[in-house]
Parts: sequence; C-alpha cells; structure tokens
Amino acid sequence: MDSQQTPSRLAVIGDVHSCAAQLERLLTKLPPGYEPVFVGDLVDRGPDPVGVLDAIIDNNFRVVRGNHDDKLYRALKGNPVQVGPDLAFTLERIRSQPAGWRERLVSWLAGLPTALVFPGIAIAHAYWSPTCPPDEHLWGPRFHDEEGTIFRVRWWDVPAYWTPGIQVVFGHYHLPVLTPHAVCVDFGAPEGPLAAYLTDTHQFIVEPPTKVARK
Ligand SMILES: [Mn+2]
Repeated sequence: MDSQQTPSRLAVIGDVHSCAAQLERLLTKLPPGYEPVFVGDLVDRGPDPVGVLDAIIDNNFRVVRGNHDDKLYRALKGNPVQVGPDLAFTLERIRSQPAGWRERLVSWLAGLPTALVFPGIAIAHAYWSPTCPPDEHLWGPRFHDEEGTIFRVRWWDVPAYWTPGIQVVFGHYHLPVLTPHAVCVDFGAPEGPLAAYLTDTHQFIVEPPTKVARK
C-alpha cells in the first residue's frame, strides 16, 4: 500500500474492462486539474484491452489492482489460471503485441498496488480497511459456508467494516453506493456507463456505453 500526502484533486475511474473508446471520451470530460486514478479491472469483457493498457501505461496514470488484472498477471507469468472466453480474448490481443510491449506490461502489472490511501480517501478495487489482508482489497470480504459456497459481504451496509474518517472508493460490484464511508464507481462498462468520481465535490462524471460489437 502506498501512503500519499497529496491531495491533488482526484477523479477515480471505475472498472474500464477494455472500453478504450469510452475511456478516451471520459478523460476529455474531466474538469482541468484532476488526476485520473483507476480502481482496476482494466481488461476483459470489452473490445480493446490493448488500447486501454496503452492509454493508462503511456500516461503513467495510477491504478490499483483489480481481480481481472491480477488474473491476467498470473496468466502472463505462466501460473495455472482458469481461462474463460473473456480472458482468452484479452490474452490473444496481448500475445499479438511485440515482445517488448508484453514485457513492459508484465513488469507494470507486477508493480500495481492493491490500494492507494490519501487523507480521508482510500482507493481499492473491492474493499479497504487498515488491517484487512490485500486479498480483500481485490475481492472484498467474503466467507464460505460448509458446502464451500462463497458469500460476498455487503460491507458498505455494515458499520463494523467501515473505517472512521475514510471514504473508500471502489469498483468491482456494479452497484449504486454513495455514502460517507463508501462510493462505488463501477457503473457496468461495457454494457453500462464508465464513471469518474470527483473526490472533492463528490460528483460523478458519466460516459455512456459504446455500441460496438467485440468481435
Ligand atoms: Mn470488474
């Protein structure tokens, strides 16, 4: 976890999921003086994972690791992961890039933090607390029943999961959450909009989905 003194004004952008054109339009809508910061899940689902990665890595934007980015990293490292159609598409696009591009991507993914903490604000893909394991930053708090079924905790509704004085800005869930403790910026791209949350004014800037088939 990085601790930041900053606060420049932040525009926290939700799960991009390979929507490069939607991201490009959203970035042009940000008011001047805001730094884009991403909650992760850059790849899978949408049409252009390479375009998204180029836009973010070339501009040196700050990103926290999402579960999709983490799985991509593990796949590129040769670790055993379950590859569904979304990740297969992402991997196909990435493997069509030059070797140097892929190497830059792997080292960039290796360096992604699971959370960024600013005064009054914590940014993580699914959840943040000062003491939770990094795995919960990516996946949120979960528990299993005796059959192994996984239950997600709706932590934004449960005061025991909140951190006093901190608003956690997160993605992952595609649910409308906007409270003093928790803000969800995943608006469901590519089927839904891509959103940016301005941490000082508590406003959203929203870019509607692009109507383009993936393949
Ligand atoms: Mn996601």
